[in-house]
Amino acid sequence: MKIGIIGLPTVGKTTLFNLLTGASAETGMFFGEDREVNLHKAPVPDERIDQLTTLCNPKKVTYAKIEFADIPGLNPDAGKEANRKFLSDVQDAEALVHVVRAFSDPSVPFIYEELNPLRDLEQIHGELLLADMALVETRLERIAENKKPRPEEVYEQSALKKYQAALEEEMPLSAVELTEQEKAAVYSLSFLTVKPMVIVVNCDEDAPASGEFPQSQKVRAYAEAHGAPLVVVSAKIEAEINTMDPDDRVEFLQELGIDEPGLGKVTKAAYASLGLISFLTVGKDEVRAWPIKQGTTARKAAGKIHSDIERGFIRAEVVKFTDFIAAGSIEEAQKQGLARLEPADYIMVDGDIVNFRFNV
Ligand SMILES: Nc1nc2c(ncn2[C@@H]2O[C@H](COP(=O)(O)OP(=O)(O)OP(=O)(O)O)[C@@H](O)[C@H]2O)c(=O)[nH]1
Ligand SMILES: [Mg+2]
Repeated sequence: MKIGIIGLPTVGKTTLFNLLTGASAETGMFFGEDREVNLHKAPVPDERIDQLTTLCNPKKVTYAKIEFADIPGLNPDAGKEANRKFLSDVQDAEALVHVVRAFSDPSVPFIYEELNPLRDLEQIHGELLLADMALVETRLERIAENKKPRPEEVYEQSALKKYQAALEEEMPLSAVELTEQEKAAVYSLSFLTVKPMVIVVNCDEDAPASGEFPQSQKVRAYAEAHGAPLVVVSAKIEAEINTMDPDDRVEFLQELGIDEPGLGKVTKAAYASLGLISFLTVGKDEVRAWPIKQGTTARKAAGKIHSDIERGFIRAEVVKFTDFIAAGSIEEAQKQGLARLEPADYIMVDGDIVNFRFNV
């Protein structure tokens, strides 16, 4: 599962990608040609893991991770080939982080004179809408040629008509409600605006505290209308935070008047947009967060750790995170009756602390 970072050129995508993942991909290429997608994984910040680590002092701490793909900026004037490459890179991603520029550094060239993140959002999103519209039309024509459409094609056609209506209103396909049969009929088609999107506004240094940036009201309204979480960051501030040791960070954030680094918010929003939650395991050796899709059963979750545990599953011993912290240890939680034994079809809850019982 990859999260594609998209946007116009020189908005700070690669800078943010490096900060998120610890990669060192080249930045400031200024509209260079023939560039490839950068791939790297980022840890998902998790305060629960931090608290458990303080409490249990394990040898190893493992955060959940998600992979980011830093996609070269789309220059609207770059021509068909670049556009096609861009769209195919977007297709490879399961969710999108759309970065727009709201920092005003004149030493960093930009394709426009004026900063206008709303225009930039609409421009890139417009390309995705166009690609989806082209696919809708191709499919509809193909079905129309068919004198006797199969039942799936009838469902596909009704889904496509709903899609067409949304696209004409410049709304993303993620906002369209389909029946189960319609969903199944278009499932394998590679639409782009069905992908969940997080909007990241890369701002000047004062913006994260004030929440104000050029066009901020309109951009917020756009995000809301599109069901996209919005995160305001300053890549400059994030870069500074990254070089500090943890104690200084807290103070620095307080001085700036912000509660947590923007990067963490980006990763968390991207993680949630993929429909992922975490279950936790706690031991002397390791405290760890395991990513699973929302709705995953205990047996399937066990399989994330090892296929043997899934196969030989007996019960999942589950303690709520808050109960665990209050009790202070698994033994104490058990004594207080806070540990439940759940069956294979139990639906896992975000933050469950789990110990799987199994035999092989
Ligand atoms: N002043 C300032 N400069 C920034 C900020 N974010 C990025 N930059 C600079 O902007 C330039 C372009 O940043 P990149 O991260 O390479 O931009 P990009 O979006 O990856 O650009 P393309 O790969 O060409 O699409 C670099 O020189 C960065 O140092 C910021 O928040 N403030
Ligand atoms: Mg770049």
